Amino acid sequence: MAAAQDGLAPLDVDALRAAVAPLRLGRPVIYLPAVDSTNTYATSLARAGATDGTLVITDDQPAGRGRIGRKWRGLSRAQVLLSLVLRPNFPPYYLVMASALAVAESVETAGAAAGIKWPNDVLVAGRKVCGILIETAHDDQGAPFAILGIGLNVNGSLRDDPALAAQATTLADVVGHVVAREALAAAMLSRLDTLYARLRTGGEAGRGAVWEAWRARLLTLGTQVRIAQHAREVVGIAEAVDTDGALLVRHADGGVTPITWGDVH
Ligand code: BT5
Repeated sequence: MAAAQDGLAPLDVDALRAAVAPLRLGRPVIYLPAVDSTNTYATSLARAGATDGTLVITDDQPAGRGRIGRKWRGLSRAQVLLSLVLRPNFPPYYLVMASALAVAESVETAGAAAGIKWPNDVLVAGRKVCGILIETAHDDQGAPFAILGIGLNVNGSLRDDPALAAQATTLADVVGHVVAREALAAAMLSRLDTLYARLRTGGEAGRGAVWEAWRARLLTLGTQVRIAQHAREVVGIAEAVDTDGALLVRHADGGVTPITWGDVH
C-alpha cells in the first residue's frame, strides 16, 4: 500500500502491454524486475536477431550506462528505464531527435513543461529529467541495428545526492505528486511510434518535420555555449542546427564550427 502511494510499486506490465498493443514499438514487451543495463540486455537480443520494436523494460538497473563510460543513477521502481531494438532504414541521428521529442512531449502529459538540451537531454525546470543513449552495431547476420535506451526520472527524488540534484530532478519533484509510470511510458512510446513511422515511411518531408519539431524545442539555440570534446573545447554562440542535427557554433572571430558530439555547458 505504502509502495503504491509513493509511486514505488512494481511496474504494471499488463497495463503497459495493453496500452502499447496497437503500436509497432513494444512488440514484444520484455519486462525484467531487475537487469544490469537494459541497453546491454537489448544488445544481446538484437545480436541474436530480435525484431524491430522489441522493448526491454525494467524496474531496477544497478549498472545503467550513460555516454563515454558514464553512469546512469538508478532509482528503484521510480524511473522509466527501457531500451528498444530498432532496425531503422534512416540515419541514426534522426533517432536522437525523435526520442528527445517523444520524451519531451510525453513529459508534458504529466504536467511539466519540457525542453531539449542539445542533442537529447530532456530538461524540466532547467534540470535533466531524462537521458538517452543510442548505440549502433551489427547482428550475427551482419545486419545493422540501433539500441535506443531511455532513462526517465519519474518518482522519488535525487535530493540525497546534492551534486546530481543541482543539475537533475524527477518529475514528481517538479509537479508535486506521484506520476503513473505506465501511462507515461505508454504516452512516450505512442509518440515515438508515430515519429518512427514518419521517419521510416515519410520520405524527406517526414524527416524534415521531425527535425523541425526537435529544433523548435532546443533550449540550446541562441545561448552562449562551451562544448567539451575530450581535450578540445569549442566556445561561442549556438546559432543553429543543420539538417543532420549538428550544432553550429559561431565564434567571436565570426567562424562557425559544426559540432556533432560532446557535452554542452
Ligand atoms: C545519458 O548519458 O544521459 C544517457 C543515459 C541513458 C540511461 C538509459 S536507462 C535505460 C538504458 N540502459 C542503460 O544502461 N542506459 C540507458 P550522458 O549524457 O553521458 O549523461 C550521464 C550523466 O548524467 C552522468 O554523468 C550524470 O551527470 C547525469 N546523471 C546520471 N544519472 C542521472 C539521473 N538519474 N538523472 C539525471 N542525470 C543523471
